[in-house]
Amino acid sequence: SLIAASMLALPAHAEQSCFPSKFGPDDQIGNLNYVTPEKTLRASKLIKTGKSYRLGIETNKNTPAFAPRTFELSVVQPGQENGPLGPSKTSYNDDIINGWVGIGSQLDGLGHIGIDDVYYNCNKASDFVRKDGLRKLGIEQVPAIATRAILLDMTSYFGMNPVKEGTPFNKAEIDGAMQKQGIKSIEKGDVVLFYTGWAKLIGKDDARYSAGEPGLGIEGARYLASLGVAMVGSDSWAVEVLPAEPNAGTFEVHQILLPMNGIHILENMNTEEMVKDQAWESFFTLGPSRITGAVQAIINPIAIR
Ligand code: UVW
Repeated sequence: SLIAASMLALPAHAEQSCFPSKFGPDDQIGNLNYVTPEKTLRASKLIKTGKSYRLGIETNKNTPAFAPRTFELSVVQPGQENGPLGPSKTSYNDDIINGWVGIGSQLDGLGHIGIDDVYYNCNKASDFVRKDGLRKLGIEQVPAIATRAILLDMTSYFGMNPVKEGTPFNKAEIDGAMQKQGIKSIEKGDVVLFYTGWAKLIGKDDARYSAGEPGLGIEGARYLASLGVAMVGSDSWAVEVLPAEPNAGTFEVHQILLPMNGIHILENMNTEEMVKDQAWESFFTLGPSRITGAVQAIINPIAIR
């Protein structure tokens, strides 16, 4: 169960061979199941001013990415070697991406991270991971998402901006930030976004940006899982604290969220303007690209309050 999984001791994979979904053996979307029409309707009542925020950062060849990821865009004019086409002289541009999907503002799908080759809902890599796309847990499974977002300003909580790399956010820090901001509770199906100031380093100090980050710790990840959140995001490239906490495994916070609890991850979310406006609670919506069998998606969620 959720609670049992969230209370496991380290290392994650030693205690249990796999983590069945609490939504049944066919489930491929995890806690996004909590984003019901009722949840969406309640979240929509948070819209008070009508101001919208785009959470995506720009993505281009200079966007710092987890090595060896790269990104390149080419614009082409096919069939126009002899000039524009036909009597109305139609000209057109197409474009080709030659790059990795896990770059810039991105959604980590449930097929991204496993524990010893076993993924969310006990799916073994050998059963669903194929070179031309995942046969299960692909990004195309992600439903239309419209729910409540909670924004936690960790720069205000810690009194530093950016928050220093290696600073973990666990239950005390999450509850403390909530209390400081007057947020009463985190509920099932919510999106929790951390603001750390880390994204401000992009283009200014990419080496520092990529070498570490403040972020979610092991206990904090289990805590959010126990509350039934649908997704967790941050203005950093991995959401989780790096260097990791003592005794933590490799990207173990990713493991707690994705394969163990079916919680999608949102990376490089630009919440700078929301923080300025103190938009701590908002209506959040996302419809990622539906590339069949994709592991991740480049995204631009919208928050409205
Ligand atoms: C890894 O965890 C490997 O990458 P990302 O932070 O993009 O999910």
